[in-house]
Amino acid sequence: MSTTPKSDTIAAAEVLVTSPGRNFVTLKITTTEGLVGWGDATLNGRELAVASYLRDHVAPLLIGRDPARIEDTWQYLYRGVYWRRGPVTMTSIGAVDMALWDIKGKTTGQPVYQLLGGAVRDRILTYTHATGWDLPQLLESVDARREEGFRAVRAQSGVPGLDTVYGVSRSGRGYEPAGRGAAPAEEVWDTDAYLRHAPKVLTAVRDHVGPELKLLHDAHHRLTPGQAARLGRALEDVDLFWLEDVTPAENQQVLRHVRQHTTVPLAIGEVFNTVWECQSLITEQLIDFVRTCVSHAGGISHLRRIAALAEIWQIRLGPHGPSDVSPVALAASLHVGLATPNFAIQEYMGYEPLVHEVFGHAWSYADGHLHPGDRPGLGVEVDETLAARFPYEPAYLPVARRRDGSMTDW
Ligand code: GCO
Ligand code: MG
Repeated sequence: MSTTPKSDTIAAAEVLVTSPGRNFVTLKITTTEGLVGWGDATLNGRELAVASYLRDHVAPLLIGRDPARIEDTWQYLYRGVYWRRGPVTMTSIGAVDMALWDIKGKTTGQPVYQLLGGAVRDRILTYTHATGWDLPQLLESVDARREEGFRAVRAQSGVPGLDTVYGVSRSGRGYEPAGRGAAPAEEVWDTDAYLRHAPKVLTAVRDHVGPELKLLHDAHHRLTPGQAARLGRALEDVDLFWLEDVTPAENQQVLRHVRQHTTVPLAIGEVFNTVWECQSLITEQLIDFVRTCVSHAGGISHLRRIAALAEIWQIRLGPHGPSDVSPVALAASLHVGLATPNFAIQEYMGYEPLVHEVFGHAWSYADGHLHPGDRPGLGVEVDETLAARFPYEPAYLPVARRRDGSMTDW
């Protein structure tokens, strides 16, 4: 039975596009009773496509619906579209789902994690990024993260002979993959150079930090199955917590080959949008961690489904949480994390101070862990006046070419 008064229906669904340092798309659902729910609809480099999908095709369908019917609305938007799945559709559905959970929390006076069954842990382990163009810079960055309390750190370094490398800022400033401008930046990539260098760097990091710190590394979709197997073997002694996105995400069966050659834990899924893309990776146990994100994979309701399938196969969740996942989606992910047994770790790249101002939040970081807080709903409030001061600015993720000029995966 619905806990929302019968009279309460969705009165408005508005889309805010704001760029306080980087672009974010946010959905605001308001009910006739005056309750407001927030959802993150940011899709890096394709922001306006999701904004249009929501404004032009979803918002009109929401008006007059019962906000308490979260699952029915999910099914309606998923099954009702015929052209289902894909990042634009699933990010849009995700934003609606988050906003409706936010409203249900406010209606009942409960934080969302309570509505999901209550806390199964006291706090959520998180990892952040360490980045250095060369080894001394990387070790310095790892040490700085440890001083901030992090017990899990992703280490990425430059590669000799290359000018740009995913995850690393040459200037030593914070790394932000999306670059402002009308077209994507073009980077030159050389996998052989990376493979010669990465094992040496990660081994040196492990020697520097000792055995306790959880170390992670992201290969960002760039290897063939053979290269991935070789890298996995070369990293066995580094004792990684996970090696991420070794091969391009569409190529799933190749992971059988990788698995035959290495026991390095594999994490995949930040670009997946539904449980169906995770299905064979989970049921064949080709991965150890699912990386699906609450905003890009259909919201809280769908992330819970992915978690439930993964749980049966002893696979754990380690959701995506870079700077392009807004503090709204991070909140949603943390509510899921607190209430989901097989949630292992949350990525937390962090935000510029202005982003924290635009997206006020009850979630907090302390001592290497995150907690969603106890405010009703998701516990986020968007400062719309401040957001309006930073209009959308065209920005794209880079593209990558091999040394011969041919396109490769970024
Ligand atoms: C990660 C990711 C990101 C992505 C970015 C693209 O593991 O955090 O790989 O850094 O590159 O989210 O929009
Ligand atoms: Mg990644």
